[in-house]
Amino acid sequence: MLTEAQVKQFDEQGFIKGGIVLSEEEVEKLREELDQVMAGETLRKPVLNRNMREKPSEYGVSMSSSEKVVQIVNIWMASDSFFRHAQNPVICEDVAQLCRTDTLRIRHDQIQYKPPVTGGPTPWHQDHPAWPIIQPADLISAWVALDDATIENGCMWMVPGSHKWGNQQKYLTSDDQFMPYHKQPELLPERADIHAVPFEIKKGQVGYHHCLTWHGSPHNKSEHKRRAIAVHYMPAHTRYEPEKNHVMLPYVTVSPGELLQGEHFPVVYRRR
Ligand SMILES: O=C(O)CCC(=O)C(=O)O
Repeated sequence: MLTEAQVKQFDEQGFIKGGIVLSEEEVEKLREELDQVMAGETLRKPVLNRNMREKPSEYGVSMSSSEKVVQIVNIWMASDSFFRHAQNPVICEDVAQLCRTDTLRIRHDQIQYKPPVTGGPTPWHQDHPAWPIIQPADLISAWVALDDATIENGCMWMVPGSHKWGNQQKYLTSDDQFMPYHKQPELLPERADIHAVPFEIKKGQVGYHHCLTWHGSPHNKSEHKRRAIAVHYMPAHTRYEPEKNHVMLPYVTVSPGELLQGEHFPVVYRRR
């Protein structure tokens, strides 16, 4: 359960740090299963297992293949440990509190692994515009570090308050991995202050961010791995509203305008 001050901070800033939610053993187990899924050794497969730097990304930025960011989408479908992780009661209670809902589904989950030295950047973006099949933009992500995520190994950076500035994705550029650039700042609210801050997260700790918060993460030039699992949770009132293609589109079984539900968007939390 988050304190009132934490909820207020999240509402104002669009992100907050939570507590340590995984023991050493739990981190170790998830790392082992991550290795197996990455190597394609599991019977069940995730939706995606790729190097994000090899193809044009969904954020519309050209890529360099000498760098690597392993992205795995829906590792919960390949690994029971990751599915249990998505149901972590502390995380789910916190997210439900921040979303003001009593029911949570998994929209999808995502590993981002930046290997030592060659780990590439993740461009500045907002999540909701990158997932153009859902409304409203009330989703919250729980990002759990499987290694200490530090400035040196490519932790995320966040722009405080940016979740209140609407969909600005097409104006965001990623020339500077530590500070986003907005091509038409006159379109932003008068007092909008584009100033990114590092969001360092300890191994086993969770950080929460709103689906409109501007964020990105730079290279990992350090000698240390940077592994993390983000579960993108949607509150029960989230509807299927397709605008563009998305990797989860083939898994949708409802009609436009209906609540997004079905076996690939499982309920992981109901308040009793
Ligand atoms: O892991 C990262 O560096 C980026 C993850 C991200 O963009 C997200 O969880 O929304």
